[in-house]
Amino acid sequence: MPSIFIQSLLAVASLSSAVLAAPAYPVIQTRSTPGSKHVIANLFQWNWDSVARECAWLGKNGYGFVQVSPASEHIQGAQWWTDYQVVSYKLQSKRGNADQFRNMVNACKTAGVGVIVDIVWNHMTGIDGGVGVAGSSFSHYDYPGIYDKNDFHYCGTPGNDIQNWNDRTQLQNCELVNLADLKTESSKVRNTLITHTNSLIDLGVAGFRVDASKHVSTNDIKYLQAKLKKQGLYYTHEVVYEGGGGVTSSEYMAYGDVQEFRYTSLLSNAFNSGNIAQLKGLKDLGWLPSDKANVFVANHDRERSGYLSYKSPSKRYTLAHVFSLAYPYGSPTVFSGYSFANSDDGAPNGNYGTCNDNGSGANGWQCQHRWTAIAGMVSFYNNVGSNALKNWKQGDSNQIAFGRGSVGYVIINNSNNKWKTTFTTGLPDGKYCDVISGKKSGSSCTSKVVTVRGGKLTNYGVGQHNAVAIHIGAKL
Ligand SMILES: *[C@@H]1O[C@H](CO)[C@@H](O)[C@H](O)[C@H]1NC(C)=O
Ligand SMILES: CC(=O)N[C@H]1CO[C@H](CO)[C@@H](O)[C@@H]1O
Repeated sequence: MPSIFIQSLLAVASLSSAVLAAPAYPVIQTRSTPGSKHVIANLFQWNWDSVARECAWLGKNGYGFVQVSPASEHIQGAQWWTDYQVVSYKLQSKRGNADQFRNMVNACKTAGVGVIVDIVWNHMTGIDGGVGVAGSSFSHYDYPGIYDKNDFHYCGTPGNDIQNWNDRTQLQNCELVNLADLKTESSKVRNTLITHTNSLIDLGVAGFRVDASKHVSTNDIKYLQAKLKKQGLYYTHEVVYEGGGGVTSSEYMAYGDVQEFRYTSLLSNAFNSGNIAQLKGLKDLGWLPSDKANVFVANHDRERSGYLSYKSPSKRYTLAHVFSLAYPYGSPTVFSGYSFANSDDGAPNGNYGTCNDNGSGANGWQCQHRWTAIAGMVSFYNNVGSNALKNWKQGDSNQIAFGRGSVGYVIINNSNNKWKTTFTTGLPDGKYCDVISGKKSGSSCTSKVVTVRGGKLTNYGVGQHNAVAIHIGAKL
């Protein structure tokens, strides 16, 4: 059975990369503006009722947005990727119905959290036919009352599948792993997608994570976004690009944030290979500009494809999040999923997401967004704003420390050895709560207290596979 994650396995790297003139951006909501809450918690496969409940926690703990699964009717099955095989635009999925979706959006709004919904514009299903989760019958190229065989691309390759991942025409007019490819240039398809997308706008969403954007031409993306009933929404486009030919990620910058997959690859490589010192110049590598890049340590495809995941040894996954939320590049999404034995496994606990009060996952869920170190670093991210990277220090190639202006300082030890040295923090003298092991609670710390004297941490030791982070908002 085909699934979306295959595309990241097939993404072909090469040395060439297109350099485009900076486009004039239309007015679009961006998360890059410092000073308030911009981090997305991606509650992968959580159902609407559980997201509604979790939003109170997210809002209190500094998250600005929650990203949720596609809302439209999809094929039946326990596997997670069924959500990406659209059968109809009825708002009824394994995650809940339209009323539950509306309740979720309202509960999240009350908590100060915007809902970003995953949306599928590129395709319908990848199977021969059947009945969807809301009872609609369909076949691969026929969705009664919605689309018929004239509404799809037939690109002429064997099976109409993408064969050459460096060929623009194939990427956008052939089938992504057998998923029936919508003729997004036709007015019928466009109007249908606009009506569907407007129905989610009517329910109050703050924006969209656009699935498989790379496989829809920017002409069509531009048209769809311009015709929606509400402008200025947030978009983040899934464009799996690691360099090479075909379609580039920078083409999509005019239409919102774009997911920077080179970032996910480099972090995985750096933390796994024991060379995180190479991350110093990450923001100057010539990738998407920082204010257009949506970055993450993991997403649902990558955690199943050999990159960093909750299964990674020696706390590497947590330490990569510490880096990601401390280093000034891109707008971060924190992925939060569930334990899986096989890559196809669907969500546990009847799709109802649950966490323990101490931040660990419950009932099969991981709850990464609540892990003490990750939630602590969201507070760090919100407190350091746009302050510049300062006071970079390196121990061995697997030990780094840096500050953000004079408001935050982080030490990351991905090494098997303790790192003991003197760190120049640039922070005002005083006592701070370490936000990796705990947090500030009233006038004390729930865990480690870190004392800055003369702007320094003198002869300070950080354990193997550990980190320490302090910021002005966690000063006693
Ligand atoms: C967190 O709480 C759960 C449920 O009460 C418990 O099983 C687990 O051991 C706790 N974890 C930590 C690190 O305290
Ligand atoms: C403070 C701390 O956690 N120190 C640890 C550093 O790492 C060494 C092993 O390399 C441990 O023995 C220390 O306990």
